[in-house]
Amino acid sequence: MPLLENRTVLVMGVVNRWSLAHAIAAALAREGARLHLTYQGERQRETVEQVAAAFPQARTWPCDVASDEQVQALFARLASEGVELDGLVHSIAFAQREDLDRAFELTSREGFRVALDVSAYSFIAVAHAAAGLMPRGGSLLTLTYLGSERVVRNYNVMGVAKAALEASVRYLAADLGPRGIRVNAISAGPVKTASARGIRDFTSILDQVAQRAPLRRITDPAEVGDAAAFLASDLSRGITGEVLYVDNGYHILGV
Ligand code: IMJ
Repeated sequence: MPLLENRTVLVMGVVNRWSLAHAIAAALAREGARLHLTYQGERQRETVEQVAAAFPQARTWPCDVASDEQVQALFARLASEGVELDGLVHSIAFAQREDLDRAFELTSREGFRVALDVSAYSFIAVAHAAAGLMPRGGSLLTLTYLGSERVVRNYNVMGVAKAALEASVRYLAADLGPRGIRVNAISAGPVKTASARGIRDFTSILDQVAQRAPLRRITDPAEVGDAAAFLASDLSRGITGEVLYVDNGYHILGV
């Protein structure tokens, strides 16, 4: 029997076919999940509709998580259509460009606000709203990165945002556990996605990981997808508040 038969999962953060959210959606669909995908704005609409067409019965909805109104509207529309959720995947982050290519000490108040708002607060907002559509309990998942706990060149304010996101996973897990809702994060190794576009030295970071990670390779998005399917399924029923590393072991290394 497929892992996610008769399960409904909302996936937020598909930008194109290379997004980690896309690899996650593909793994969830393969395991039998019914999918709802959100897109950020009109610019993303067509791409996400095309992606959704490849999954049986997937539906698409607009939602920019920087807007309380749009988050409210999304969950109100899902509720009015009688949608109940078993899972939510949050694969969304944003920091202003200038905060990713100069010294961290130059981070502005507004740059800090934007990064923390879009990359960390948004998970709290959608977790709360999604929990209202999970009468049978469920599984909430977000994506993080090692830059939350180690200094990774140029990751800067995103590292601070991911630290807040990982702490939010633990507080949400404590709040929602009594309702049968689990909350976890996957810390993925570096992958060349739209989120890595224009990041200085990204190719040399990938080379270093391939040479040094215990499994001697970079993260394949499908590895993240399979771990997400596990965390969305009952196979992980005893796991909540956890950060699961899907990085071919890179995070265990010292110098
Ligand atoms: C991003 C910046 C610096 C170093 C980085 C990354 N490394 C990795 C990433 C080493 C792996 C990708 N990553 C894990 C992210 O969370 C990326 C977030 C991001 C990327 C951009 C690029 C374009 C932009 N804003 C962004 N905001 C967040 O304008």
